[in-house]
Amino acid sequence: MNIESVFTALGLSEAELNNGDLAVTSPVNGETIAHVKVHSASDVDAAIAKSKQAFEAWKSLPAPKRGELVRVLGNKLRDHKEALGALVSMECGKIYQEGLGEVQEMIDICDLAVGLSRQLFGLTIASERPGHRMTETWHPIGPVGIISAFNFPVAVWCWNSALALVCGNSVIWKPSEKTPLTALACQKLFDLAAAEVGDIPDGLSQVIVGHADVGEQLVNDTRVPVISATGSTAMGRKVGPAVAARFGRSILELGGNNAIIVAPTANLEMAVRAILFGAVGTAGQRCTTTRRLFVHDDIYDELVPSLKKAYSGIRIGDPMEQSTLVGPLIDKQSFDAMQAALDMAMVNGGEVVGGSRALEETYPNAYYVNPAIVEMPEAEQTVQTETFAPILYVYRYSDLERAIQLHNDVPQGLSSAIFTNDVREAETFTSAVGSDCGIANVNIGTSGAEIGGAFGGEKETGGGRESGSDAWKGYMRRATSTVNYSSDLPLAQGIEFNL
Ligand code: UN1
Repeated sequence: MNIESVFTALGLSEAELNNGDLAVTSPVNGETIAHVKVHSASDVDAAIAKSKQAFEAWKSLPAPKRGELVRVLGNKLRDHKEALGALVSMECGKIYQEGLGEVQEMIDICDLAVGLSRQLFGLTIASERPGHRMTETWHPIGPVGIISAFNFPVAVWCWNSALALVCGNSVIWKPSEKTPLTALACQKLFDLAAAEVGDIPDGLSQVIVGHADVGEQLVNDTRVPVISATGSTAMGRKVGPAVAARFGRSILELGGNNAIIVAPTANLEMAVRAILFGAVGTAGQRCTTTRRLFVHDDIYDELVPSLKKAYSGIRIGDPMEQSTLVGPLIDKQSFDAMQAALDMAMVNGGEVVGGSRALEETYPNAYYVNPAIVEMPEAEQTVQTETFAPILYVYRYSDLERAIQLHNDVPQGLSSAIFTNDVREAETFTSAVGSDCGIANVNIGTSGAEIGGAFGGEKETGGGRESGSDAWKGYMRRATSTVNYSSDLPLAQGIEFNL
């Protein structure tokens, strides 16, 4: 599959790919693959106005009918899975297998949303007054702004939009300026689905391309009641307060500092495989990437050498090559941040294996790296910052309670895992005194969550939840209605208020 055939399969024309000033560079080889149009402030304003109009029409369509659009979108994704997966790989550098996985995640959430479109349940609540009925109903809320990052350039849009659409909302998507092409491709597939279903309001789903100023405009616009933003904690620190200042609702999915604890009874072979996928998969550029590892003293000298051996067998290279496990970092900035983090680790007494640049001669303008393992000395605190690169900091522990304390003692709280066959340890880790993360796994790594569960985390991860479970409630407004079917007017709390 070459990039031209992928563009063609996804319906992206030469004219659309070369109609503007935003240069799109493939991290695979550093070459420019397109120049797309950046939206101006007035374009964004018009898009929001159109979105609001589309919402007004869409909100009164019965939810199961809205689900039909999402069902057809899921089918378009099935039909274009290989092409879209390949474009993901070429534009953001993740390996093709993971590109396909990302599209599968979109298909899965479409399926979930279709079912949900018949299950946007409210409650019936016992009223304290005779002849009264109290209910809770969920209603569409308005245009939903979606801001996504380069590392999951398409799935994050779909987690949000599949739910938002069945919930009766319109969506406006600001993708990362590093990955606009996959967004334009998704828009094409959405348009195909809309045309097939028919009578879909114009502007129900739109893409706005640009830099931070485009995102800011979306974030500050009162016509957009919900902003779902995925990215760094630094970005969330700006988005959260701005949305709150206008009493909007934000769903924030920010940085992680995810860890795995490997206990003495763990199946070490399983643990090594999970750590490998978690730490080096997507070249360490998932928000759920395993960044810290706590290994019990009793198994340290067995696990760590096996892990190093596994690392030495990792194939780094062209992400479209079937045997490749680790593709490039997104750009030079990312490479520099990784080197700075490794320098810092050494200053703090860490012993670094790997971490250097790879394939520089073949790809002088792309940034491939050897994933790094850093054995850290005993310390009062573990690494506090997220570096979006494949660096795994390894710590030794002897007491689980202390390991959990160090595990939690970071600003972020997204994903976590323990490998153990001791039920007391497993239950402790997932209990109130265990991991403080939004995701706490047992004998499974930190990354690669299924869409059925609510996805997101605590503390500086932002507190938002997307995807499964009851995350749909974040895209609706709740109305409590008390209906009096008696011929009396009793007041709540037994208050007497008579003339
Ligand atoms: C992200 O990196 O922004 O659990 C999301 C996972 C994926 C989602 C990652 N399902 O790793």
